Amino acid sequence: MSSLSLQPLFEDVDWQPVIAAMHRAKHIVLTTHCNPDGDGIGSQMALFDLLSELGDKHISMHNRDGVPRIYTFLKHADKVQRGDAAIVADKPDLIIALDCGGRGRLGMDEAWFAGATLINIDHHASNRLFGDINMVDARYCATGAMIYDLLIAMELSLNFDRATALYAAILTDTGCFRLASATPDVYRMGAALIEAGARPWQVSVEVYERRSLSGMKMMTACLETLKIRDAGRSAWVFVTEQMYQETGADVEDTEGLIDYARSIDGVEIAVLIRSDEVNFGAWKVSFRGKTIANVGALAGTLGGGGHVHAAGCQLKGSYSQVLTQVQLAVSNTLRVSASN
Ligand SMILES: [Mn+2]
Repeated sequence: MSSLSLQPLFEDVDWQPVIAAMHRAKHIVLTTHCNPDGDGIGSQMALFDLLSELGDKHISMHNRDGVPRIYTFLKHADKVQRGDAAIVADKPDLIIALDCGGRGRLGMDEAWFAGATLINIDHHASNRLFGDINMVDARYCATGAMIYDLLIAMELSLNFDRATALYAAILTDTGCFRLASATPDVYRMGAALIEAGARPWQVSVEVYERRSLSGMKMMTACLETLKIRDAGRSAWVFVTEQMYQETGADVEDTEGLIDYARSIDGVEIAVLIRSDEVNFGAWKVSFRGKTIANVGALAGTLGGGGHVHAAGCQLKGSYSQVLTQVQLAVSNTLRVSASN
């Protein structure tokens, strides 16, 4: 489908600095945040496909944590290298970070960035503007939607692989087109992606209906830990080291578990606390807000960040210290939201 018939989500965004930097570069590396999600990976695969069309460049991809199993069906997913200290024979002159709120969230060795221009394309309001060129716009529902607008600005076309990757990005970041970010324009973009070949049911089955049995056991174990606090307005679930061992599940299998906690009637904030699989003695805390609470701001008070309805932070300390700290912050947020 020709880009001439496609409508950008936001006409006032100037993509020229990004396009000029991409045209100048000889070796471009695309990357996304640790524990990547559908938006990070979908944006990465679509942009890789776009840039490959330019023909005169070496394009590669590197993620600290590779590609989660559920996104390996996307074209080019097998080309992503993983690890925190990338060994690249010829250094990239341009690194493009996708869907990543802070440089540290890329999880890469500092040496990796030396000598390269860094472009930061992201839609998190809490983005730390860590790039040499920052394309950060929280009006977008997903970074994938930004890549869609970039494609139009580059006057390139959609094809099956790009449409499928962008559809996966937008599907996952809008909570299956259910979140407030799923505006009429976002639905129209979804329609354009389907017209260009994306198959909604195929993507949905790949992403949501290929759970492993060990992942299902993890779900049961995790939901067993459910606790309700704040007079029914917060719901808490936990994933411990022991649960990983007993179920054989891994961190990818914990994806989406927090949404079950949020789905309880009356719950405004859901919290998932799990041990950090990389830093021993550290904890990863995820937040989901339903209507009134701003969990992005909540995570911000704990040194993290994210969106109004989905955010997270990392904390160090004993389990009980972390729990007390988070409980206090959640109760405060609920108190503030209730009085607004
Ligand atoms: Mn995103």
